[in-house]
Amino acid sequence: MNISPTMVVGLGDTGVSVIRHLRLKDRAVAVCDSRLGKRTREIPHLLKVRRDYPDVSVIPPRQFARAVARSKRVVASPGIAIDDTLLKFATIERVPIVGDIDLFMEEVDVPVVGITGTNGKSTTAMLVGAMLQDREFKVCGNIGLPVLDALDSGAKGFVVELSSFQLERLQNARFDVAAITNIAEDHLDRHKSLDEYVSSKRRVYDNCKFAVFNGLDNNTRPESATASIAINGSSDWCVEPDGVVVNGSHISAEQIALQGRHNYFNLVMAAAIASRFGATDEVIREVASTFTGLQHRTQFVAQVNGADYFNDSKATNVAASIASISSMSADSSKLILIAGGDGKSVDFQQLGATIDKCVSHLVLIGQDAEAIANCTKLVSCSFASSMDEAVRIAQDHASAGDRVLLSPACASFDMFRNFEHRGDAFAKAVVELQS
Ligand code: UMA
Ligand code: ADP
Repeated sequence: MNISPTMVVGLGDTGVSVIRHLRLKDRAVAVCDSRLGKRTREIPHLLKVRRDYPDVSVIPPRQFARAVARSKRVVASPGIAIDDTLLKFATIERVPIVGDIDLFMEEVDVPVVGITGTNGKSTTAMLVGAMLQDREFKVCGNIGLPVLDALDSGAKGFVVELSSFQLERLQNARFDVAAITNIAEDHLDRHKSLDEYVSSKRRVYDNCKFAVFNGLDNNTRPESATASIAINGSSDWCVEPDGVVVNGSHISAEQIALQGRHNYFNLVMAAAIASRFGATDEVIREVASTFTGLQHRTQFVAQVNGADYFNDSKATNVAASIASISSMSADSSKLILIAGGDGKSVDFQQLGATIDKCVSHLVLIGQDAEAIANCTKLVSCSFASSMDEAVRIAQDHASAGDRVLLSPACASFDMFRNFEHRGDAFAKAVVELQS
């Protein structure tokens, strides 16, 4: 075995996928996680790695500086910030730092699509996957399947959802098609500034063969020399008041299963990407009429006493909630919004303005409830200490024909395990209203 190991940092899903990949190639591997010691119990896969990979040395953080100096390179998990103490040691020792996407890029020999953006990544990636299903493309990445676990699936192409955390450390991007849906303020508790966040996202375009971007969002525009399509920047690929135009051909709202104009955008972007790989207009229309969306994304839950309840728990930032609130509000009915959670240090002013315009009653939960309340002029506002209470208050304000929307504009970790747990708690509370 090579004496100079690859140092994996992080024992989450990515870390384990990297270890598996490298051990299959018989490479020497060591692993460290900053939680070893004081927070060992929080580490998801420590026992699995100790059991399944006895040859992999588990390095305590206090021994990391010495161990990393002997390493060939570091593969850092996305959840660990580039300025984390462990990675600083690697930088001091001039040991190169890459991420799992680099390892994937080194191996992959079929077409790869990279999709990033603040919002709409997962929906767009899944739409592309559906449009390219008969061409055997596989969706992976930040959506929940580490790229290295997808690599030996036999897929004839990959659709990779990429977070800013993954792009921040990507050294050798070379996507066949790279796309950015939109860029808005998010993750400012992790990235030092909005500029730094935007720069991370834009790395997806490095060396790409073709770009698809948002014609109404300059931050998503690739360098002018890059061959590209701008969604909403040309009459052949755009969202219209009564549907969408895809490759110059109109698809009416009645033929689209997804809810909300933001999802219409995702549909056009996905079609522009999929058509680069030969998806026909017929397949695109078929997907448009059958793809109803992903769980926890502006998803219809139930009707209670004539009011419709929607779960948009995946709206973990202000821009996502603004898109969803705007698409849910209608002149003919009232909108009752449940929002709040961990705001990740962002500014809620724009959210407040949208709430004032579109929402009739606001129910606030979580650690940043007060901060959101301070940004609205809405007099009709309540505070709840649990999701059950929030849903009961929402019901008190909803009449037949109204809509109740959970769209928190915040991360969930102050009250829930993750956004799925929060969305499930909402759906359960709604179902209980019926009994
Ligand atoms: N951590 C430490 N010390 C370490 C390593 C990690 O404390 O040494 C902590 C991180 O701060 C984080 C947690 O452990 O809170 C998980 O980090 P990780 O990098 O081990 O996470 P993975 O389990 O590998 O999952 C990651 C993505 N998670 C993050 O980027 C936080 C998953 O996206 C992704 O599905 C998976 O890789 C496969 O690619 C999740 C996510 O929340 C869904 N992404 C963020 C988002 O979408 O907003 C970016
Ligand atoms: P991501 O993977 O980027 O988080 P998702 O497709 O999971 O994106 O959608 C997350 C949330 O973002 C949705 O619940 C919705 O509130 C909002 N959203 C989805 N698509 C868009 C879009 N194109 N523009 C703005 N907001 C969007």
